[in-house]
Amino acid sequence: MMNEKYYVELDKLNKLLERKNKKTDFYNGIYDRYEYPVLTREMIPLTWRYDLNPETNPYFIERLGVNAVMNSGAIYLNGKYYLVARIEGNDRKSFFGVAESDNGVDGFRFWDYPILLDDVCPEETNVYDMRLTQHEDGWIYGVFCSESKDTTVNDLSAAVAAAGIVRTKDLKHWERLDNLKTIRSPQQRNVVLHPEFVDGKYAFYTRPMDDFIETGSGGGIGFGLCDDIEHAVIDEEKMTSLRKYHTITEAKNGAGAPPIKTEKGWIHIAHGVRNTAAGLRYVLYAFATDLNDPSKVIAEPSGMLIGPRGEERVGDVSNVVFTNGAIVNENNEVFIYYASSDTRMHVATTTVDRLIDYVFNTPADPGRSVECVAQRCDLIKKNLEFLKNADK
Ligand code: M1P
Repeated sequence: MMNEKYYVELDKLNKLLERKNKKTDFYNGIYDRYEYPVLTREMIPLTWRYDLNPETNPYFIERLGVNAVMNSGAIYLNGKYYLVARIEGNDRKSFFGVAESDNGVDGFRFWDYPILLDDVCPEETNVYDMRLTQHEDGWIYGVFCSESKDTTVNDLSAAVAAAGIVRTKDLKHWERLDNLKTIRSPQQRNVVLHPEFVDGKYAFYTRPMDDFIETGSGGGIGFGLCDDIEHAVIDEEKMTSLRKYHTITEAKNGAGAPPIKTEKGWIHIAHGVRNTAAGLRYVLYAFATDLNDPSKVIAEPSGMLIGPRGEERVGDVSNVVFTNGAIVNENNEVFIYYASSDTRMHVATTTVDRLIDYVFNTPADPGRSVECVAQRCDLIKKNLEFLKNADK
């Protein structure tokens, strides 16, 4: 006999999974926000958390709890929307699970089992934040952070971040390849594989770091090429989108979703980090790079695209929004998947045309208050003249 609590919890779970998501009345013309998160810890299957057998679990106690569902890779395959979510157990270790939806905004259900990666890296303690790239070589690649203890220093918390690489054709069977080596950068996080070959090579967006938390001399989002994806080595990293003083990227930035190819350029949705008295604040921003040279920034609108709002502001690491996945479907609708405060997953929707307009026609950050006011006054002046003429 099942414990009656099982049915109570199953009913709660099914209600969450069947809940329809709605656009909120938030408006900026760039994207829509949604009322409910698309994935939360409450949406994790009961079979992942409870021992359902009353003989071994008479009190129906949660045996393996889940703390958060966040930073998810995203891919669109055969008309379905897939998230490869970062699931963080109560034990702080993260792992990946595939959740599938028919419409991309609600009904995301996890497959029966999470992804069990090949145990080829004995020193690896934690894995997280997988970016999924449908590459023109025919494979789907997952690039994620592979974290190990730093044994070279006498500090219990010291860690080393590297980029792990896996590949699959079906999201079910995953082949682990060598971790990416970047000759000039001791640590790497937020590494993204570009979907096309560049000069006949595999191309990665990197994030050079001197340290596990601080990017130090790392000047922003890097870009490097490698010949062999199975044993990927990058000798030279050049810079793409830079960290800049007194902007949303001052403390650090990092590539997010693999770039979206448009007729005007590759559109990137990345994260920028600034420091505040309340700690680091993470927002999303967008920029475009050249179709023929995806390392060359050709447009970078001023400021943030998405910032943490309302309940998004609160969680395990508050005041954070973070993306590592976006989907474009056959109607050129764009689904930007983002996590809030390292706790839950949301979606914002837009279209390729709107994103192009936003990225290429939004003014760039002039860098100083006085110039920003002048920029705004110019807009106001044009608007007042327009309104005067419109009244006639
Ligand atoms: O806690 C916020 C984010 O911090 C890291 O991002 P970054 O390397 O840019 O600082 C990541 O660990 C990410 O998982 C996390 O959401």
